[in-house]
Amino acid sequence: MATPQSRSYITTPLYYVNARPHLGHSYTTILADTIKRHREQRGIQTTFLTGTDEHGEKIEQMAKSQGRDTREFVDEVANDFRDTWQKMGLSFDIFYRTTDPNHIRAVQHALQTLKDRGEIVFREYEGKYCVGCERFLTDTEVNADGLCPDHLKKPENRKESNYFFLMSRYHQALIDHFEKNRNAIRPEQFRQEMLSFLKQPLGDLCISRPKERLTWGIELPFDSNFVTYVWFDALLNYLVATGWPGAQWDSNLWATVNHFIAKDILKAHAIYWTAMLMALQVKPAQELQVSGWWLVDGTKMSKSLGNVVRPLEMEEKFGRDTLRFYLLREMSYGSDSTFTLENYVNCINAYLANGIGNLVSRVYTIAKKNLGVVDFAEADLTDADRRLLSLRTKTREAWDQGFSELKYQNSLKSWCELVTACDLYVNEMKPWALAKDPTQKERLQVVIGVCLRTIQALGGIIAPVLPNAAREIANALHLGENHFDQIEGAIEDRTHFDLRDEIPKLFMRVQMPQAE
Ligand code: ME8
Repeated sequence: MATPQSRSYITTPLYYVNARPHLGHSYTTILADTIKRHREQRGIQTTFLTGTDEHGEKIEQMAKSQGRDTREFVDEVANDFRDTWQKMGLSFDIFYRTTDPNHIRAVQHALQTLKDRGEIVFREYEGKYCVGCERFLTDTEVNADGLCPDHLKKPENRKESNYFFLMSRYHQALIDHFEKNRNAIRPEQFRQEMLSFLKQPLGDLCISRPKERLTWGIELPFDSNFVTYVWFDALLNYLVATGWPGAQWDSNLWATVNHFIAKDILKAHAIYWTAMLMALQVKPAQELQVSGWWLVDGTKMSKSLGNVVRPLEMEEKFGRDTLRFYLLREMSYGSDSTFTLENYVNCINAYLANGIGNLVSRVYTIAKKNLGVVDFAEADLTDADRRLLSLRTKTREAWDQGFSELKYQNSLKSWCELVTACDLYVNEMKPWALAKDPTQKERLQVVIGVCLRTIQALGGIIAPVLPNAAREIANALHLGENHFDQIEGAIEDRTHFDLRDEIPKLFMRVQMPQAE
């Protein structure tokens, strides 16, 4: 029998420090945080890496354009990313920076190893270079106007001598790898996209930049006139963070790695990174999970296009956990989604304030006022009570199915349906009327008990997405604040509940901000 996986390793991209954290970065980081919480609830110890990508032309240009010292500039923005994720309560274990001396040593080791094995050669190259992408684009990649389709800028023509990683040698191995490992890239459409990309000839990868053009990078160990191409440098982070190439390398943890990215950097991860790992004789990543983009006004949110939404400001204005819920509920994973403030506000009001928030406060108010302690006998449950209770297991199953199929939206929808089912149950059972009738005291205990069991399940199931609200629910039910750290804490057949004094206020209704 296969042993269940007890450890896992998940990563976000290392974000460029030429922009402050925005909603697009938050989506991937929030998703990785949610996956970590979800796995840990199921006993899988999960190491979560995020961090910043700090070398390259874009960064150097940005620092220069602001008249700043490059190192001081990258320190400041890297701290901004780390602080933002910390303030949002994201549970990363490793905050990785590519300017860290250990990273620099490991990148130089990788370069020297590949050079010694004859995987790196020196040659002249001419092509179209997009500074935004930090790579040469092929003729088929530019749009009809000759622009980079992501940055809407004309790539520069560049001709120079550089070092190349002989990526083309791995062409067939890449095809075999992605054909054989159906989960290597998910959702499936992106695996197909890479397989069709691999139907064209595969070039070699330019991995150096001459120092006349760029100094802000890792010097090649075999030629001090060049620095390392930023992608070659940055991608290695994922591996180096597990201890590679040292004696302490945790290869078992590495073997579990799942990279969370958006589609803009699929090629770098699927093609460059996989080929680099093959050349280094390290097992390729177990899985790439690829999302679409968050769009604002029909285009990808990005600093260069100036249409950014700041995650911390959103949470400060609209309440903790609200952004997590909205982003995961709204995006159909793998497709693009459009962010609008109006949808965000509607989502908070419909599902959080009027949904779970209202349900908890409604049930709790009646329970506190009339009971304080809830006690009932299992034997007194009616069919209608059992029907609602049985939905808890169904919701948990649908929730887990959504996670395993990367259909997070479905998980959240099924959870919202349980909130609605419990609300309808309250409407039908009318506990406020039972409270007025002295002959219905026992029935009132049962009805409130059924609601509290359901609320407990709702809290335990949603905990990876709404960790703060889940903690409040656990506290309100006197379960102990870590009760939902294990998923088994969600569905229990308690016949006794102690209630804390205050009525939990989980989510407030919010208003659309007035246009300024
Ligand atoms: O590409 N919608 O860094 P980056 C969804 N440094 N996700 C978005 C997004 C949007 N509008 N905008 C950004 C780099 N993201 C490299 C990565 S990894 C070794 C090096 C998220 O700052 C998404 O995860 O441009 C995307 O892939 C990533 O940020 C790009 O971040």
